[in-house]
Amino acid sequence: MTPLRIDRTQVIVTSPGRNFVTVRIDTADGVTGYGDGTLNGRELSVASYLRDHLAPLLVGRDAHAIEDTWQYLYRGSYWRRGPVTMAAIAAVDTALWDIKAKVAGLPLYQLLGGASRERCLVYGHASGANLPELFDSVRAHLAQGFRAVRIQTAVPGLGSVYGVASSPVGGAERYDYEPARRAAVPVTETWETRAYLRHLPSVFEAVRAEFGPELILLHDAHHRLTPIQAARLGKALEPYDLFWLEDPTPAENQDALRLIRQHTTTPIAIGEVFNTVWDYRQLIAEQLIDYVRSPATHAGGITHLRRIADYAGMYQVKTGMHGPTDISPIGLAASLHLGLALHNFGIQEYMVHSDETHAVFQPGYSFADGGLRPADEPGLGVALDVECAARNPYQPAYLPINRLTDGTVHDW
Ligand code: CS2
Ligand code: MG
Repeated sequence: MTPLRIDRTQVIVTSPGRNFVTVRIDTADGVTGYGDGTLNGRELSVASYLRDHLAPLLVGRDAHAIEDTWQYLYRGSYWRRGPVTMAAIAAVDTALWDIKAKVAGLPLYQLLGGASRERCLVYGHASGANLPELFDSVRAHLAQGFRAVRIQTAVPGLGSVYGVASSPVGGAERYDYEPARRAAVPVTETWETRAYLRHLPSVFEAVRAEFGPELILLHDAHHRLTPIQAARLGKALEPYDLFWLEDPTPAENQDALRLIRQHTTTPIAIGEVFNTVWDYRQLIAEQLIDYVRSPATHAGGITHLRRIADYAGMYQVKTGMHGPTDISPIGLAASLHLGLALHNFGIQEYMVHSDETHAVFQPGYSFADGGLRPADEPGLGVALDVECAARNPYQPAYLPINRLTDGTVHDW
């Protein structure tokens, strides 16, 4: 087969409401592919990795040789794994899959085994500073057609905490929460676990009483609990039948999940900060989790995320790919194409990008009946307006730092 020579690789850093890192690969035959390498708060590190170290290696390579390119970039750097490396490789990998599908004249999922379902079930982000606001937010998501919602609330006595939208949530078109604040240094948030543990079960009791047993409910503990605190929360939430409790405890300590499993049957989702299959090995092999969270953007692209999903599938662990607004529409589309094809797809996070973001990235995926379906056009099905991207230059923005009430730094 005639090679499809890579002619040019561009790294586009743009900030339509928030920062994104996009790779554009053009072949000598004029086929263009896009990939997402956004890493919230560390975008310039990924951009430099791509621009200074990977782009020069790609010129003249065969764009069709996706596996060889993945192995060349992963093993060739010597220094393996890690969020920056794997986001950079992901951006190149996704762009090459986009090109291959465009040349084949097929939507990408057709190259990954074809559709295993009509659409990918998604969950939206419902939140509120108090129960009335939270209920309004849930109703707004139900009115938009969501069948699954993540529930995040303020904690009495604490100020701004993770996951509570800043805009008026009642009837809002979208969940308006961008944790990475545009500033030269991160803002500080305050946390107190005992207040959170006292409060949260009553919130889910109220949500179940208001919306009934059918609605799919999820919650993100965002890495903040000790193992025994996470075990206690999982047990306390069992009566409310959560689809999953996410990131209950920092998962570098994978033995911690053994303790949690001994105390609760609430399903566990972990992995949005993981970036290779090796990060999951113990958690999957010991059945310590129920969902893997990595998206294509942070786990080496479609090539490697598929390996993670297939390993998970051997243990009846399903996917729950990360889909916040700091994954671009290109990254979301990549996850959707793979998710549509996978047998062990579980659920896709869908935070809904802003109009500003959609001025730069025009996705072809469609939302209906509580799910997303990728575009049926050749490739990923996302267009990028490079002129509009250029009109939105990078602005420093960082995720908050979390401190306990005594001032000790804590997981955010
Ligand atoms: C969160 C993310 O969506 C989630 O599950 O954990 O929004 C996370 O806070 C951001 O991606 C951080 O940039
Ligand atoms: Mg999360």
